[in-house]
Amino acid sequence: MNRRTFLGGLSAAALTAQFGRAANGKPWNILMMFSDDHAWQAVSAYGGKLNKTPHIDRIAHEGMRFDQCLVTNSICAPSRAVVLTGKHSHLNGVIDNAVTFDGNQQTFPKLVQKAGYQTAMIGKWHLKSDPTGFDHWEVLPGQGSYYNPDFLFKGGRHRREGYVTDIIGDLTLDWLKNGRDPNKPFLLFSQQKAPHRNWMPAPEKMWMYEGEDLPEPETLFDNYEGRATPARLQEMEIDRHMRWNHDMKVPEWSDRSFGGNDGNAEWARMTPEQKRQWDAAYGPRNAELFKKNPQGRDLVRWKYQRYIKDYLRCISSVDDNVGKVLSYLDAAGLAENTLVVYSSDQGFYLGEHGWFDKRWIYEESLRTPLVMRMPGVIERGSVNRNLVSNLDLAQTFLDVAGQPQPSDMQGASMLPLLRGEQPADWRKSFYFQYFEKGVHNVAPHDGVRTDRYTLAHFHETEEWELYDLTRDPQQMRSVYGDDAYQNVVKELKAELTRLRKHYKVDA
Ligand code: SGN
Ligand code: CA
Repeated sequence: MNRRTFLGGLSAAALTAQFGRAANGKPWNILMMFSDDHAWQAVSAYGGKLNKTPHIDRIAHEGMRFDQCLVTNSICAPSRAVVLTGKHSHLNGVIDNAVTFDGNQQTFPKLVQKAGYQTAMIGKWHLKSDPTGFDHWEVLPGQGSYYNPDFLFKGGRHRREGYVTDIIGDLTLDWLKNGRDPNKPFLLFSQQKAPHRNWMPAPEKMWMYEGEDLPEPETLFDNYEGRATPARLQEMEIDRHMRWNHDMKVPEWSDRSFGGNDGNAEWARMTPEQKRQWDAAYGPRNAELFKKNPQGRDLVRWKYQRYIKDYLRCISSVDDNVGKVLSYLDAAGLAENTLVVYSSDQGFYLGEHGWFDKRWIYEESLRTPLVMRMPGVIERGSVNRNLVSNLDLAQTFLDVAGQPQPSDMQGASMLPLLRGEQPADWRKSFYFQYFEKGVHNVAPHDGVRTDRYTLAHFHETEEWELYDLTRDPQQMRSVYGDDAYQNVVKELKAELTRLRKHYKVDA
C-alpha cells in the first residue's frame, strides 16, 4: 500500500495528525518572504552599517540567523527553481534566466498541497510558465514593474496602481485575511521584486539619505589584478556599465550610457502625480550634478551614492512590508504556529570590487540572507554557521509540515539545525555552478566552497582560482598558483570531482 492510498482512508482529524505541529497543537504554517537581489550587507541583523532593517532583524532576534546560506547558482530564476524543487539547476532544468520552468515536475508546494496544505504564491515568480502546485497565485510577469505593475493570475492579467512592494505586501495580507481557509495550514510565498535593478524607490522613500554620504566599500576601485581573466572581462562595474537613465536616473546623459542611449521604462509607467514627486526629488539633485560635473573617481563616487541610496530606499519598503505581515501574524494569533522565513534569491554587490549585480561564486553573490523564526523550536537570537543553502529549503519545509522528503531531492532538512542540533554529517563543502552567458558577461564557472576556501573553475578559459577566506576575506588575490597552497588545491579539486558526481553533474 503506498502512502497516498493509506492517507486516502483516514478521517480529516487523523489527516491533520500527519502534519508537523507547533507547541499550541496546531499544524505549522509556512510563510516564506523572499526578495530579489537583497544583499546580506544591507540587512542590519548581519551587522551591516549601511541601513536599518528593523522588521527583518526582528525575525533574526526572535529566531535564527544563518551566516552561511549559500546559493547553488547565483541568479534569479535558477534560484527560485532550486527552492521549489530541492534540486540543482542542471536537474530542474532552469540553468539560466532564459529557460522556461517545467511546471510538470515534482515541487515541494505540490507535495504539501497534496498532504492538505493550502498553497499561495504572490509577487515575483520569474519562471515563465504558470505557477503549478498553488491554490492561489497572483504574480508579476517576468521581472515585473516597480510602478503601477501588471499582475498575472489564473486566466488573466491586470494592472494595479501603486508601488509594487506595498502592493505585494497588501496582497499577502489580503490572502491571509480573506483568501485562505482558516481550518487548514498554509504555505504562503510572498515574493518581492525589490530591490532588483533599476532600484526605483517609493515616493515616500525618495528623500531618505538626503544630504548624507553613505560609506564606500574598501574595494570600490579594485583593478582586478591577482585574479583570473573573468574578473576583468565582466560588465558589471558601477564606473563603466551602469546606464545613465535606467540606473542613474539622469536622462540628460543617456547618450553617454554603456551600450548607447537608454530609457527608463519605469518612469514611463508613472502617473502624472508620481512623476511630479519623482521630478521634485531627483530634478534638483541632477541639476547639482550638472553644475559640479565631477570627473574620474569623483564621478564613480557620485554614481555609487546614487546607486546605494536608491537600492537602500527600495529595501526600506521591503522591510516595512515584512513588518506589516509580522504584525498581522501577531494580531491574528498566527505567530505561534507559523514558520516565518526571510531570504533573497541571491546576494548582491554593493560596490565591492566596483560592482553591482551578482552571478559569481564569490562571497557577496554566493551568500544570501536567511533568517527564520519558529517559536518553541528555534531558540531566540541564535546564529548558525553551518553551510546551508536554498537547496535545503524544500526538504526543510516538507519536514516542518511533517511530510516525507523525496529521495531525489538534493539538499537536507534544516530542522535539526533549527532545533539547535549539530548533525555530524552536515555538509562540509558546497557545490556551486553558474551557466548564463549574457548580460554582465560573467564567465560560466563552477566550484567548491568550504568554511575556509573557495575554489573556482572557469571552464571556457580553463582557468582556476583559489581564495583563502581567513587571510583574504575580500577575495583580492587568488592563491591558486602559490606553492604553499598546492595541497589545498589538490584536495579541493578532488572534492569538486566528488561533488560533481554526487549531484549528478557528471552523470
Ligand atoms: C536584468 C537586469 C540585470 C540583471 C538580470 C538578472 N538588467 O537583465 O542587471 O542581472 O536582469 O536579474 S535590467 O536592465 O533589466 O535591469 S535576476 O535577478 O532576474 O537574475
Ligand atoms: Ca535576483
